[in-house]
Amino acid sequence: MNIDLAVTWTEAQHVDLTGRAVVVIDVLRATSTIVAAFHSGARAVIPVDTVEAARAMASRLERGSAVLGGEREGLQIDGFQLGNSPLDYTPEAVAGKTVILTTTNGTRALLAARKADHVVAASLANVSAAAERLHNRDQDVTVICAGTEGRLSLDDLHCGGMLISRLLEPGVVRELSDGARAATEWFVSNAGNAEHVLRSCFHGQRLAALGFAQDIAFCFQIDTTAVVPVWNGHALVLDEVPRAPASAQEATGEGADRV
Ligand code: 3SL
Ligand code: MG
Repeated sequence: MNIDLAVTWTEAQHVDLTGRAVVVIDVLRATSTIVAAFHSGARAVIPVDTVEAARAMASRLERGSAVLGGEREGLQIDGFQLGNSPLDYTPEAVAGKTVILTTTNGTRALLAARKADHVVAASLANVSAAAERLHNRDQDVTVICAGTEGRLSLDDLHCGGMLISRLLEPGVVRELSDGARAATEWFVSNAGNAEHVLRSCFHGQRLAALGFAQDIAFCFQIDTTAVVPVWNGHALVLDEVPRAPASAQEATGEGADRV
């Protein structure tokens, strides 16, 4: 198994993902939110590039079947039911529903990963379950860290390194790229310090200043769920079987349009 890691979603756009398994990580906060949504019973999450495309997609879906979620500059978007706080994604808000999600970096990282053979979303909340899934596939892996404003984000690097460290077994040869090595060595040097990493990194400080300290406290908890969202060609779901519910069959537009 060869393991690579891109430190931003823009870097990932220049990487050949053909035939690889990809794990997308945006700990603060998009993939933490996505994992929370599935843990609360969401049916599907559709990552969308723009606010306009998200609104258009929602208007084509059956009323009540979908919720609009996301942020710009960290804040809930006008007219959207949910922001990008994982704490918003309760069973009352999302159980049985399709979440149409647009965020600054995380959903773009997911869209950049679509050409891969297999795509999963991970955060600290499901890192071991995601690693186990990748381990069982025994396929070359690319970790795509979302990054922040086109730059490396330590929350993502920490989670990426933790995930890679769970794929490293004694006696099994894994070939690590420089990015994968850097993340793993960062993680080993900072093992047990997820709270400090998330609170002290650039984006963690920015979220705290915006009043989202409770989100950070949620996002640094490790292995709180075994859900592993998987891209089925149209949406993130909890299985790989493509499905097209009546409510979403007519949806078209940017990003995925069927679940
Ligand atoms: O960049 C993203 O996708 C977001 O997760 C950023 S924020 O934490 O909601 O500000
Ligand atoms: Mg982020």
